[in-house]
Amino acid sequence: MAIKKVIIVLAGLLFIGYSAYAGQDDTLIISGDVTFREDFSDESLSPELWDMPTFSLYNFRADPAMISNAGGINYLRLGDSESDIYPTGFIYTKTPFSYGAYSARMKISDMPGAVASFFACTEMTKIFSDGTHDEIDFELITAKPHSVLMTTWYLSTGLEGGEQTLTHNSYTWEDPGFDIRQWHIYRFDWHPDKVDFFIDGEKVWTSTKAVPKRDMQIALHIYTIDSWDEVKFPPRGEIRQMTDWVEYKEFQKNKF
Ligand SMILES: [Ca+2]
Repeated sequence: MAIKKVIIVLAGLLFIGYSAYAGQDDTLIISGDVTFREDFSDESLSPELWDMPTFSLYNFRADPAMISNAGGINYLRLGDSESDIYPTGFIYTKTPFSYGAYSARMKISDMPGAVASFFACTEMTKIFSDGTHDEIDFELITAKPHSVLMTTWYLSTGLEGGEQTLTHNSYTWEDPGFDIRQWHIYRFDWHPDKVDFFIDGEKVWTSTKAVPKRDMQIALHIYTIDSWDEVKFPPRGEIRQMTDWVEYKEFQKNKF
């Protein structure tokens, strides 16, 4: 009798297992495991984890001297300049990441004339030359502190800031009660067919066009540009992008 009971139990388990298998789908979910986390608690950035480029574009010159950590906060500064080219802090991860949830807690100092950005991008070293890159952006224009610009790019040719194209989808979210000069958490969830954007946990936009397909590196950059009216070039003093932390959680296939 004991053996018969075991067989019945085994058959039951097999049936439950098969039902779970038959019901599974390809939905991607957040795994819950943090795949990458940077708290900026060290005195300087790890050169193992972060690249700090040096090149010029538009009206900025990426300059590692504009990057620092203090009190657990990363500071990217846009400094003074006697020309139309301003020194700025630009960092990006050496490692590329796949589908998942990307988030950062940030605030920006009070001064028109800059764009602070939290983004992910392919081909980081080639995007400003001959690359055809994929990218997802949060951009905070310091002259418009109550709005947030979000963009997705797929196989984009040419440089950022150009004309809207089929490879480029963007949206400006605005709320008079919101202020980029206070701490907020910016997050985008990158799926194969869409990108959901969140501010402080509230979904504010979904892009289903120009969705990236290739692994991307995480980047933070403050810059300025004279051909974008809303930016109100030139900057009238030093502007700082402050980041408390950056995090990436990988998506996994839903098992049930
Ligand atoms: Ca921190």
